[in-house]
Amino acid sequence: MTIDVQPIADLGPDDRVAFFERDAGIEGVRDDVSEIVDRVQTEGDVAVREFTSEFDDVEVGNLEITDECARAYEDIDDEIRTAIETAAANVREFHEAQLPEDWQREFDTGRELGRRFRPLERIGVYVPGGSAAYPSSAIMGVVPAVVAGVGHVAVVTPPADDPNPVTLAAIHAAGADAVYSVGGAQAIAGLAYGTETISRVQKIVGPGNKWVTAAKAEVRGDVEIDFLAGPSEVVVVADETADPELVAAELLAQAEHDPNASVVAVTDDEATADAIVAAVDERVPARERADVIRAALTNETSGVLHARSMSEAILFTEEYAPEHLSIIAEDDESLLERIDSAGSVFLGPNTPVAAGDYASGTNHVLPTNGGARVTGGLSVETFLRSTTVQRLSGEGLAELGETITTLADAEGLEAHAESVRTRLGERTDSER
Ligand code: HSO
Ligand code: ZN
Repeated sequence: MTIDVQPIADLGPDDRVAFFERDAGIEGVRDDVSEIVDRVQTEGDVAVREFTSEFDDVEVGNLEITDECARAYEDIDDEIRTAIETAAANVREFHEAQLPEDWQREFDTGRELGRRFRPLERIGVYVPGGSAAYPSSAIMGVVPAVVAGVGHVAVVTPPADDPNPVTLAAIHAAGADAVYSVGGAQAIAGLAYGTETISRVQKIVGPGNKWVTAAKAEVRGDVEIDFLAGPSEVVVVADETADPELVAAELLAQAEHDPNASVVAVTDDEATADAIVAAVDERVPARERADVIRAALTNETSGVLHARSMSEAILFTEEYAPEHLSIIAEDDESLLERIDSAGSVFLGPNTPVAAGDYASGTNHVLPTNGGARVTGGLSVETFLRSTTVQRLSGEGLAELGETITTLADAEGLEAHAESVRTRLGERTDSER
């Protein structure tokens, strides 16, 4: 058996720590990453090429592969090009719906306040390669930046002797302005500090392995980042109406991402819990990535949990704050009302997480390791900054004058108070 049923009531303190204090597992590589970042910062392209040869075992020709991506897009099978375009169009549409409008209005007579939103100028998107290729992540990182109006979107993606043409085509379709054949910590350092070839960006987004994540942690402060994303996670909340086969299919789907993925089913029905375990056991051997799936299922952060009630199931998932939450239960909308901490929620039996992973339009770059307690996934706002604006009339200032000068005097900042009194025609002490 790859997974077993545990009553939530029996979880001990160690189990709870495992479930609720997941982390990106980057501690072990921090020192190495720090050295890579330093060397790229001081030596530029030379260091990038050296690390690429060392870690990816590839001698890159041109670091920039923007034109290759355009060519890959032209050459790709029609079927794949159509799928990329459909997914990108849905992601574009959903993110266009998020674009905030500038506004300015009068709150009290003569006190007008507003907010304006402007895109960042230069963005870097990391598109992972590795054991599975991630053309979908190119769409999820680049399209919202383009929708926000970012002027220059650079993509980095690990090199390979035969690079995945679907990934290159998707990067082009998503609308990247420049693409570089570099991965790992060296790619993040290149984007953060710039090299002869790669120009530096203001913010870096996108998921990667632990080297990439550790590098994002290292450069944070010198450049903005989205968040530190770890391996994929899903919690499926199911009641006795849920088809255990569908629950099992959801667990296996996210489990195939990474041996360290966390996949959990929570149900208030004991028979359903047993049936989920049976369905998982039956389905695993047939999967192409059965080894990765088995490893993920046996993590201490994975399991099938039996709750005493749906309330207990909801309390569990709230504490867990999963990247993906699937709810397959009667009255899913009222359960949703009780959810505050989840990256993305999938309601009902016809809504696999894979829909959001690829094509429904929501973003799949989401906070893991409990990050959903404090933040959401990539969105148009990730690529915007906001500016506040105000205008007071004479009357508006007169109305506020006393409040401002009282607080300014209390802070001992007399010149602040004076800047108000001068306008109101009040004499200051020094002029008396
Ligand atoms: N589920 C992943 C995204 C993804 N799935 C890409 C398939 N391809 C985010 O955790
Ligand atoms: Zn996925």
